[in-house]
Order: sequence, then C-alpha cells, then structure tokens
Amino acid sequence: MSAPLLTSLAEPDGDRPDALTVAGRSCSREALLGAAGAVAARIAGAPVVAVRATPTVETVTAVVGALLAGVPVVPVPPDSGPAERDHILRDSKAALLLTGPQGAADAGRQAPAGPAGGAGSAGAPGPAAPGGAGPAPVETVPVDLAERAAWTGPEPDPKATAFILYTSGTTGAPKGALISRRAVAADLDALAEAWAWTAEDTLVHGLPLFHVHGLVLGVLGALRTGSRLVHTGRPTPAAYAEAGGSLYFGVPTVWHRVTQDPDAARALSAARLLVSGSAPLPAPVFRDLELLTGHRPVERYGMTETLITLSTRADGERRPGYVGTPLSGIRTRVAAEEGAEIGELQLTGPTLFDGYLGRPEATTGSYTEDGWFRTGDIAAIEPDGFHRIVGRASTDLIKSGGYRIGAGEVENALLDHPAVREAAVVGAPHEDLGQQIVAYVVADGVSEAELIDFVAGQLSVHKRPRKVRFLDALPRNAMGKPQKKLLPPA
Ligand code: MLC
Ligand code: AMP
Repeated sequence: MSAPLLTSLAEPDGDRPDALTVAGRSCSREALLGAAGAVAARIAGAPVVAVRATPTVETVTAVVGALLAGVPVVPVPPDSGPAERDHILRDSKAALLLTGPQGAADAGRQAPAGPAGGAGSAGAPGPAAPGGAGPAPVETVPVDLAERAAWTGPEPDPKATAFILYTSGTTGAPKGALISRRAVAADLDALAEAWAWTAEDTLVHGLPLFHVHGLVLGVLGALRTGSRLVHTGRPTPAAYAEAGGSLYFGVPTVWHRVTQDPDAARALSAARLLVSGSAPLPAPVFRDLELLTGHRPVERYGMTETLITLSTRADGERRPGYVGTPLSGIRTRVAAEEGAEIGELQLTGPTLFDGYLGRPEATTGSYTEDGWFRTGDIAAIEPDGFHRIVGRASTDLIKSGGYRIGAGEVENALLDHPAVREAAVVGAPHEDLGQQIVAYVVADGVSEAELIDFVAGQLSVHKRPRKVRFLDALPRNAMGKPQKKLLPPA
C-alpha cells in the first residue's frame, strides 16, 4: 500500500484543538479528518470535483476530503466572475462544486448555492460568459463541518492527479495544469528538508487557497509535516504579527507591506524563518526585512507546472536577488546563446506536472526535444550554483501581487465590452505589486472605472487593470501587429 499523502492526518498524535486555524476558526486534526471523511463519502467515485476556494476551514476540509477519496480537485477563485468560473468548470468537466458557508470571508461575490443542508442543482449566476454557451451546469455540495464519517478507502495511487490548477498563458483562457500526488509529496518533502520544517513549527500565512503557494505549500505542507497552521484570512502585516508563528510565507507584496508597518515587522523577530516566493523579492525589501526583523528571508522559486524547484536553505546563505539552489531531485540548466550567461531556465525532476488538461500541443510545446521543462523565465547560474531569475521571456505574462496574469486574457475580456474596439495590456513596474496591469484601449463612451469594473466582473478581481489609457489607435507595425514597445508610458 502507498504511504499517505497527508502524513500527519494518518497519525494524529499530539492532537490539539487549534491544529488548524483559518480566518479565526479552529479545529483539531481529528475533527478535520472526520469532516473530510464525510466529504469523501459524498463525492467518492466522481471523476473530478471543483472547490470554491474561500479562505475557510470548509475549503481545507473539502480539499482534504477529495484527496482522501482520490478525486482530483479544481480550486475555483471565490471572486472569479462568470467568464472565468464557467471556463474553469467547463474545461475541467467538474459536475460537483464543494462550497463553504455563503458569505463567510467571501470576496463579496455571489456563488452558485444549493438549498441549505443538501446538494442542489444550480448554474453559475450572473450573465453568461460572453460568446460562451451560458452558465456551466454544476451541482453544489455544501461542506458541513458538523458531519463526520470515518473514511476507510485505500490510499490512492501516487501517480493519480491531486489537483487541476488553472493558470494563465500569454494568450487565451487559463489552462488546467495536472499535478500528481507524488509531485506534491516530492515537493513538500524537499521543502521540509531545505527549510528544516517539522511538526514543531507553526506555519502562518494568509495567501489565497487556489494556487500552489497558499494551497499546496501553505495547507498540504502543514498537513504533511504535522506543523500547526494559522491562515490569517488576508495576508495583512497586523494579522501576521498577531499570529505568533515560527514559519511565515508571503509573496513579495506582502513582505513589502510588512516593511511599511515597522511594529508588525518587529513582531516577526521571534519567528524561525520568513519565506518569500511567487515573484522576485526586491533587494530593498530584503534589506528592510533584515533591519526590522533580524531575519534574512529565504527566497524560493517555482511555477504552477513545476511546483517549487529552487530555494535558499534554513542552514545556508541567503542573498538578495538570488533564489538559491535546486531542491532535492531537481536538475536545472540555462539555455543560453553561445557566449551569453543568461538564458531560459529549464528543469527536470519529480515535482513536474503531467501536462495541461486536454491540450497535448501546449504540453508538448512546454518541453524541449530532450525532455526538459521550459519555464519561460530568464535566469543565470553563478559558479557557486546560486540561481538568479532575471526576468521573463515574454512580456505578455504579468506578475502582479504574486498572481500570474496573461495579457491576452485581459485583452479578450476588454474586447468583450461593446465600447472597446482595440486593447493592449502590459505589466508596468510597481513598487508594491511588482507589476501593475495597465490597459491601453481604443474605445468610445466608456470611462476608466467602468472598464476596470467590467474586467473585475468577468475574470477574477486581481486580473483587473489598475489603470486604463485611452488612445486614438494602437501603435502597429507594417503587418498590422500591435507594438506594445511603442505604447506611451503608463
Ligand atoms: C477593488 N476591489 C474590487 C475592485 N477594486 N472589487 C471588485 N471590483 C473592483 N473594481 C476590492 C477587492 O475585491 C478586495 O476586496 C479589495 O478591493 C482589495 O483587492 P486588491 O486591491 O486587488 O488587493 P491587493 O491589496 O492589491 O492584494 C495584494 C495581495 C494579493 C498581496 C493581498 O495580491 C494576493 O493575495 N496575492 C497572492 C497571490 C498568490 O498567492 N500567488 C501565488 C501563485 S502560485 P476585499 O473586501 O476582499 O478586501 C506561484 C508559485 C510560486 O506563483 O512560486 O509560489
Ligand atoms: P505561477 O504559475 O503563478 O506559479 O507563476 C510562476 C512564475 O512566478 C514563474 O515562472 C516566475 O516568473 C515567477 N516566480 C515565482 N517565484 C519567483 C521568484 N522567487 N523570483 C522571481 N520570479 C518568481
């Protein structure tokens, strides 16, 4: 029989009533296991299940229940609008949507809701996806923490899919990355080794539960290592300061905000390790964190498709601007032009995904002919093995607040507005967000605020442009292709 993925749930020794806290509500591992067992019993045999990923104990319970039953999980951002949500539900063919309590810690958006206490049939609310076939048909299944069942099914095959994580490319709608259980296990074990992460730790973070950082590392990491988890609901400096943890996760925007709140930052001095990832940590933020907390943060690098692959270590040097060395089992190379030191970072190892759901060509295209994954990031490797991420090969993949956002997806959403004739979207440097989304449009009779709200309403709120510039025409080359390099400054 295979070893359990969520090791600490199999051996809930030293159980405590606050083993897991999410947005102020706590439960023990035993309670989590019981409630997740009830979820597993309800969904067992389903080919896939969607989870409306609010920052709640119910979301953790839903994910654990699906993992117990061996049903692949598709996390749905709770603030996603109809265009994005319907795409995710249709593309993944999820017929069941597990949801927490309506309104609890939600981004204030309506969700498909079944009748209280039972499963109900409901389409996603709101207008149909523009040009789409209307709301995706899905049965909602409310997660009830009071329901308990002992799950006795066998541990699923390690090769089976644990997650289908939707992630943006440069063009088109997000693709579903297939993440296996063994990739998750290999990554978490490699991280535990690099960070000396054990059951003695209390992990604190407030990151969204629909991406690798907050969900795979931030929830499953705690359930595999046995550390206590405090999810703060939102990743605010005050909440981090109050949580009193030993191990903290944040995206660079979160760490920047911590340095802007010196009292909160100083409260983190008692921690063991501060970890940054999902986007480049600016050197000034690294230095300010060290000044205020006494900690040189650990920086690690990863992607949805590869999980985390590079990191500095708890027992090693931490250098501003560097993401350290490959984790156990990972091999890297830089595909540099003759004589150049920088080039595309390519990887192999046990943490890589199993391809994009239903997109064999995109999957093939993401690998070199000799089988290395092409990250699309430009990197350099120092003689001592330390890796530095220099930038991305394509400017059409934007990182804002640690979220990966495809320019094409936002352009398509803007073009769905009846007043917009042309649209070009870029990521402009931003002190707090790393990059902020700026949209250049050719449009009549519509305001900046209306267009921002329109995108926030169709996609996830974080994909909205923060600025809209109106132009008479987009700069184009002789072939008629928009020239983003010639756009005026934001
Ligand atoms: C503002 N709001 C709107 C709006 N304008 N809502 C609707 N329409 C509009 N036009 C509201 C939002 O709903 C929200 O409300 C509030 O404004 C704040 O939203 P925001 O301004 O977008 O948030 P912001 O403060 O910018 O967020 C910063 C952040 C966030 C750091 C908290 O970016 C974040 O959580 N980032 C984490 C991303 C992440 O985890 N990435 C990992 C990817 S995995 P309200 O009421 O809800 O406050 C990966 C692999 C790896 O990369 O290596 O890790
Ligand atoms: P995502 O698929 O959302 O996980 O985003 C993956 C991308 O985030 C990578 O391809 C990088 O561009 C970026 N990224 C993640 N971690 C780091 C880091 N520590 N430094 C620089 N970029 C990072």
